[in-house]
Amino acid sequence: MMTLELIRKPVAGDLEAYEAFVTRHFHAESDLLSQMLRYALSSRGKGIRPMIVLLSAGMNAPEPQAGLGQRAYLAAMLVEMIHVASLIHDDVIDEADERRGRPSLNARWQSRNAVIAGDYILARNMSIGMSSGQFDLVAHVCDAIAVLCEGEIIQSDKAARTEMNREAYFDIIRKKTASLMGVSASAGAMAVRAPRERVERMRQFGEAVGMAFQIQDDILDYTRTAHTGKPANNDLREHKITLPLLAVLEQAAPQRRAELLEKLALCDGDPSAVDELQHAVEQGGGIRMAADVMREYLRQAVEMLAEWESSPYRDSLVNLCAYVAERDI
Ligand code: GRG
Repeated sequence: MMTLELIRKPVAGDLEAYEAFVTRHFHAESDLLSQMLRYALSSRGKGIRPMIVLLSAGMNAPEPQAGLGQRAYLAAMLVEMIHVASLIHDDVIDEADERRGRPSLNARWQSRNAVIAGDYILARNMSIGMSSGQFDLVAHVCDAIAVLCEGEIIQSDKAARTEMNREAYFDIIRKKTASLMGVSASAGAMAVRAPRERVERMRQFGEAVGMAFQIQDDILDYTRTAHTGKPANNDLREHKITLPLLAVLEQAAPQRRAELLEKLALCDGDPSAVDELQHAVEQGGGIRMAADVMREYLRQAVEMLAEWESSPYRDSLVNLCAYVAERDI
């Protein structure tokens, strides 16, 4: 089983320097805001995006460097803080009580405060970036904020609609997840002043990984049984059509399709409708078909890496692709 610990190894020292960089730059004056900020920054996620930034910086650096430097740490901070702010806002939108195994910000301090904390993180992120004078990086990374918002809005408009199709699904996941991973990979290359074509190729690599990452997230919603012994099925409860269900709907005869969609409409209040759809997706091969699409994105991502010379950074990015397919958190 591939682990994040192993993948991080070539940039372990840089990740520590990056953490110190964030602590040095991110603080707030008022009591409540600084309490929320400390809380948000102390509940650690997997840290995949900063790790991608630093691995990409290492792989694209013109020659081996002792440390990747302030530009790389800034790029890592810019992407991770956009991610953190988007999760805070997402929990408000979904009225989620938990995030990363702890009460969400909205559960602890109410939605109206959590929204402002998310805004504050975005604003402070931008202002630290602007004061650094590294305008190319700031412009490159901050483009992703609008794309994330667009992904979230299209999802809210389309994901529960019965006319949901692959094109819309791929558009949503490209915007809400893959774009920021693409920008993480390209910003790392840009931080070490890689040529433009390499920066663009890294973006494509990161986007392919991000597409696979989100498809695996959607698969895990059907299969993950860690806490309760049952899958979470949050997407079904929210009437969201993701790839495992979409793949089954596409192959169903019109009457069966109508039946499945009727069940989906009942999923928020009827646990037996959730169980039946869950079963239909598994038995109908939805998980397997979604996993095939995910693996194809990862195959493309690994293939792109062959354009770089062999290095521990490249090995780690290849291993990241294995991790995305295997991960269960
Ligand atoms: C405020 C920037 C901003 C955006 C507002 C709410 C919103 C628009 C966008 C949210 C989009 C969203 C929730 C995408 C999901 C991305 C995703 C796969 C999250 C999980 O990522 P992990 O597993 O999380 O890397 P950890 O907890 O490990 O950091």
